[in-house]
Amino acid sequence: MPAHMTLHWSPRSPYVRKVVIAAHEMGLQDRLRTVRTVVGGTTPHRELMRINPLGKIPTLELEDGSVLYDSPVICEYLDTLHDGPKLFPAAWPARGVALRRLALGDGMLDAALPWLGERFRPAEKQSQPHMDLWRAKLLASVDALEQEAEVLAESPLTIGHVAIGVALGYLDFRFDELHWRDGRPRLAEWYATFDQRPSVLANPPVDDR
Ligand SMILES: N[C@@H](CCC(=O)N[C@@H](CS)C(=O)NCC(=O)O)C(=O)O
Repeated sequence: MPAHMTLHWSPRSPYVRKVVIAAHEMGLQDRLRTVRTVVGGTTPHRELMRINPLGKIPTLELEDGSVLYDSPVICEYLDTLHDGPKLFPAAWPARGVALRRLALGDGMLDAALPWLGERFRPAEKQSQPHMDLWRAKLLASVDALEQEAEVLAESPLTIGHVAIGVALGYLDFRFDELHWRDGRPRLAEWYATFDQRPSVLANPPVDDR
């Protein structure tokens, strides 16, 4: 009986969603025991910080007591635990392409999350220049992805596809007003297919509290 791992988890976190979708693609979803861990805001999560000083999710506790973070590291570790098609290609240049796409998807989230946080601040404290910057980065990212969408559709699934799909899903979840599909038909088509994968359907983002 393979050992279980404990994933510090929230249904609202896109980085966590990437991990659980990747785990599902690898056939490892039943090996993850998820624990709801609430982070964010300005209150440090002291208990989580004992195992991850950054106090962030996802954080993965392994059976032997060791701990892994952040999400790319967790995904790469999980990819060593199965014999199916790998999400992290071993050889360059395919590995480089997958890692760059992973960086792009994660980088989109790194722009989207602070923007979301800014929107929760009182209007007079919000920084319009920062919000404009994050918007510009997200729009430049989807423009770049529109150019790459056909290649994305033709290539086997990698961690890069998962990261990009999760980032686009997060725009739908939190940033409807960006209308990212407008003028980007190839990317919209690729995403429509990605969004129907069983791993994606099984792990929707949920704003539960
Ligand atoms: N680079 C990290 C980012 C993780 C991250 O920022 N997670 C958010 C939740 S979506 C978090 O834990 N925020 C709490 C904090 O930053 O204090 C990863 O890929 O795992």
